[in-house]
Amino acid sequence: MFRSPRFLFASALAILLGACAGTPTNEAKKEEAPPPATPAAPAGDGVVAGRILFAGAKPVMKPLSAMDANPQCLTQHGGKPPLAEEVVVNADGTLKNVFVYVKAGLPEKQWPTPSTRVKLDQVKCVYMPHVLGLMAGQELEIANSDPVNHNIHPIPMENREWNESQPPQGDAKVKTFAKPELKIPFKCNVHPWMRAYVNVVSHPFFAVTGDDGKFEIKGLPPGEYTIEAVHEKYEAQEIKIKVDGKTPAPADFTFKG
Ligand SMILES: [Cu+2]
Repeated sequence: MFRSPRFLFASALAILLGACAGTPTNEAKKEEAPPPATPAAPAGDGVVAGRILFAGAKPVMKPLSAMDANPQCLTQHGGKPPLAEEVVVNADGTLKNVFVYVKAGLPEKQWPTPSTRVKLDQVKCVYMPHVLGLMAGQELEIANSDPVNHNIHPIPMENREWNESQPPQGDAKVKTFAKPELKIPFKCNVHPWMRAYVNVVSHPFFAVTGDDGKFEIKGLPPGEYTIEAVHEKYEAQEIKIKVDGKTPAPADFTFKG
């Protein structure tokens, strides 16, 4: 095939430029490589595990009857308002929605903030979950899965108060809390029965009990700790435990009704 002198010149120039550009190209490739994994730096192998037990008469939670006045929400519950979640005693006699965290004993340091988002949703005009925990600076993603407008309104004492509406199935809001603070009430200015409690701590060592009342806090350096269990209604309780990094340190709590 005939090639013009102009083509040959262009080809030679391209090769020359390619050779000159070789080094930067390689460097660029290096930069594109994923950065080395930086796991959330487990500080140790220590584990605290326990259950939150409930003793005494099981309180009977009342229906959120204020919902009766709001057909949009009520129809989502088949015309019958759901029960309040102030005290939720599980079928096995344990207590749900207890925030458990390391109150004292951790080394003084800046713990890495988890890159995972904690999620709060509004489903059938109720906050889900009712209680959650996150670290100061960790992102809280708030969704509205409902076909109705909500107005999220956390009322903290230490952190900044805000108050924002969120349209039906609107874009998620991403928020952070700068300072540790327990039991920040989340209200909704549209629906007065809506309530969630957000617990913010300065480290990643916390858990919230679910339907089995159990909790587990992992990654602790060996040491002596004060573990606190915080419930929306009852007075907080503390236990002192020793973590050795070999066997989980038991920490059971009993709340009395
Ligand atoms: Cu609402």
